[in-house]
Amino acid sequence: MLTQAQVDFYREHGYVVVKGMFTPEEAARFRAESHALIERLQRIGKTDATWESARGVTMNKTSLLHCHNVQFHSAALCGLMLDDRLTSAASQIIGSANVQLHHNKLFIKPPEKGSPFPMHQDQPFFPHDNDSMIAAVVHFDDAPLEKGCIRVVPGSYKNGPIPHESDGGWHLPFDQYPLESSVACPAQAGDVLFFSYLTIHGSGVNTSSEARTTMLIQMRDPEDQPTVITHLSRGQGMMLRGVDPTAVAGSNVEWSLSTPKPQSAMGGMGMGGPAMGAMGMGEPKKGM
Ligand SMILES: O=C(O)CCC(=O)C(=O)O
Repeated sequence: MLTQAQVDFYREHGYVVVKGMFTPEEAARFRAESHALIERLQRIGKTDATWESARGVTMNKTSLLHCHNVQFHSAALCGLMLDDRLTSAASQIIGSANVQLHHNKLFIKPPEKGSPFPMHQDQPFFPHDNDSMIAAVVHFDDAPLEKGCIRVVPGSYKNGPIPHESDGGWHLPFDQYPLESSVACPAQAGDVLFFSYLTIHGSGVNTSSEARTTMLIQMRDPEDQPTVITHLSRGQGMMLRGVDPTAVAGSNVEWSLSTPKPQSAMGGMGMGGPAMGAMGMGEPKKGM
């Protein structure tokens, strides 16, 4: 459970770093699990997820190792998403007893050349009606400034969605939103950073001699419907806490991966119709 002060901090600033949510021993186990997973994936294919637009931050060649939807690769990392410490905090921040998975991604920023993320909001990648979507970034090792820790613009979520540039991954204009204009959120192994999908954030290059290892979990209130059907993924819609009050017979996930949800399950939001994919937002897909 978060303290009232932590919840108040989040409401004011759109982010909060929760120290020591997981023990250093737990973080070390998740780190080992993560590095083993990435090594397995490297043997069978491409694992780099550096955004093209990262070149706006550095012209040096950088690298970002990733795995999306880790629950299909590791029971330990699947269990992490269901951990009561994480989901109770998410529930308090979202303001709903029910917490639903949107997607997750494991990132390893390798030593000396770990890719940066230009400043952006997550909202353009997967806009929702009520903006309940939050990210929780679980740190599996220490993330000081020199490892390219995440940086945020406090309070920015209160201004709503901002127009982004789409080339190479939705990002904000580099001249107006330099990384340096934001507040760094250095963290230690076991700390969790929560932020709204409207909070402007990014991160710098890992110039240190150690990898930065994190798992980012995007979660929402299941009653908050996507404005655009986009950024679908295997496992989306899994309940991490509580229940899905919008579910009817069958699975929302199957609906979202194939056809729009029926009106009865959408609260009359009119999700159907061929124009949904062409509403202008929601692409390109993030971190792939
Ligand atoms: O892990 C990071 O450094 C930033 C990740 C990020 O901004 C994102 O995936 O939206």
